[in-house]
Amino acid sequence: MSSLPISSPTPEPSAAADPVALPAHQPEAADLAARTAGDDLLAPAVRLDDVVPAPERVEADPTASFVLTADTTIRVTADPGARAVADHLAELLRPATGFLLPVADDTRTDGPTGTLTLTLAATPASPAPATERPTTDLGAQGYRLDVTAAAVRLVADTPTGLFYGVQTIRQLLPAAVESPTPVTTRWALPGGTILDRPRFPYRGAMLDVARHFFTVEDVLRVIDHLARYKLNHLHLHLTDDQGWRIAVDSWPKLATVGGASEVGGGPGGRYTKADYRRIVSHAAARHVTVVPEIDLPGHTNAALVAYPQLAPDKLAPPPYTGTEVGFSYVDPADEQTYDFIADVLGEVAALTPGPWLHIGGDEAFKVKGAVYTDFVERAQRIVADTGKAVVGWHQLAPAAHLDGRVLQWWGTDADDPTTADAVRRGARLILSPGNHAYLDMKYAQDTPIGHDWAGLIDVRRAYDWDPGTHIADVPSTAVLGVEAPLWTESVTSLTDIEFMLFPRLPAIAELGWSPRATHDWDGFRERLAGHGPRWSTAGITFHRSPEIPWPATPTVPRQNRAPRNDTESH
Ligand code: TNX
Repeated sequence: MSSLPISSPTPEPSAAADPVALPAHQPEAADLAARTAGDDLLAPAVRLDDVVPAPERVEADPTASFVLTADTTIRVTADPGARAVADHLAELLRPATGFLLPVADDTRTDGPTGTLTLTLAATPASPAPATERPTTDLGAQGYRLDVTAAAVRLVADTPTGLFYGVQTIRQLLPAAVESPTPVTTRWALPGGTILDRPRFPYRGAMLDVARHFFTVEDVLRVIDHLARYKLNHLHLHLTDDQGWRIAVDSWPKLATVGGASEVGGGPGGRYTKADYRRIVSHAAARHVTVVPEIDLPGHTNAALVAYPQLAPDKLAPPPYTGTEVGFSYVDPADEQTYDFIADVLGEVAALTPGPWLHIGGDEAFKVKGAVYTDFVERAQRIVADTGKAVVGWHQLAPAAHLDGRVLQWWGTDADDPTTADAVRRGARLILSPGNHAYLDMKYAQDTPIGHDWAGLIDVRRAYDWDPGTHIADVPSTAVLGVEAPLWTESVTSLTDIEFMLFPRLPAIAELGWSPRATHDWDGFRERLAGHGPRWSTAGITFHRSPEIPWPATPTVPRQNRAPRNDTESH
């Protein structure tokens, strides 16, 4: 599958005294009383090749396993980014294990007791002191994980690679690791080596916060869900006919007036700049880049309610709470419109550390032909002036190419000569095929929420396509990655969001991450099945797809379950 070196790049364990040994935290007696150790016997052991998304290369050693105990310590290369990942690992493991898991900056990789070591390797380009560190061929997002009876050793060239290795470690522990309260079990990780790195650099999900508004807390939890499956972009659809959700100082009524509505007539809502910064920084700590979308020139009714001078007839429309599309647009013939766009995109760019600004461009049915392409070309240049790269829905394809331009393809007919032509002119693609990757499509006819215009999408349909070959006459080298959009016309709560995300989001994540050679529906459904108990334990709502052989018995003691369970909420 790969020519990656399998010999250990990490030094052998040192026999030096452990300077960080701390008294182990003992779980409370009350917690212990609530446990039924026998239930753990029902839990199937996790195998090294159970990870989702499937790693590039797995070499199991069935004779070895590492057991996390109250004496386990975490060691990490002295580097702020690596240290943050080690702290994150400790925070993930402490609630369920009840162990202290002290973290120490220490370039020596092992102590005398069981350790989890996170080593930041030297990148070939890095300067002098790094010569003490091992090097890998794992790239900016890859990692190598070695599990032996003595230690768990994780090595990567970047903190991002370490972060993904941590997500793998989490999945290799029993499902009880997702428990918010301490559980007694044998915290074993299966032995062997994993070498892993992503197939595509861009792996994302989109949340439409415009049709229904979702709180900052909801968005942070969605980011956590992305991070579990090694997705690295959250596209926020911040504006639409039904609501404008981001504060803009130069046009304040966009958020205060334009944000005060949503589908169905609810109160809507908006993010202050501080809210948005919180989202961005929570995402950054999980190695997720936020991609903000300001949808133009259509999907703009909420902006027109706030500022009628942007409307072609200069009249304020009523707030819109329905679910039709394509009726609204900002006036492409008025210079004020371009001032508005420059102000808004300038402020959003200044708030956004990531390289992308998404300008929508979809379903502008009333802005046609040259008027539309002229508008888009101007908007693209405004994005470039902010220093960001432009992303837009694939309706942007006919407009002139601009350096770094990315089109997000949401079609259902993979024979799309207009998009293929834009690719020949230099565009790269994010693939979100409506009939495979749209998380707002119903799973089955009787799914109580969602659409069906692109068909019904259960897990197999979400999984069985190849981003590298999907669009006719587009080479895989032009594919930046994949994204699963969740439109929220009928999605009104965090429970609804999770129900539509799980279990399809991991399927899309695997398409974005795993080498094509690992693609195998039968294997995937078996691996995915083991995640049901994880979601249940973490209190994540999911669709019990009949396509997946979910385990029948609970694998953690009931008393330790989080309040929500995995029964469908609809
Ligand atoms: C199409 S996909 C839209 C959205 C709707 C969605 C519903 C795209 C770029 N535009 O405005 O919410 O369908 O599935």
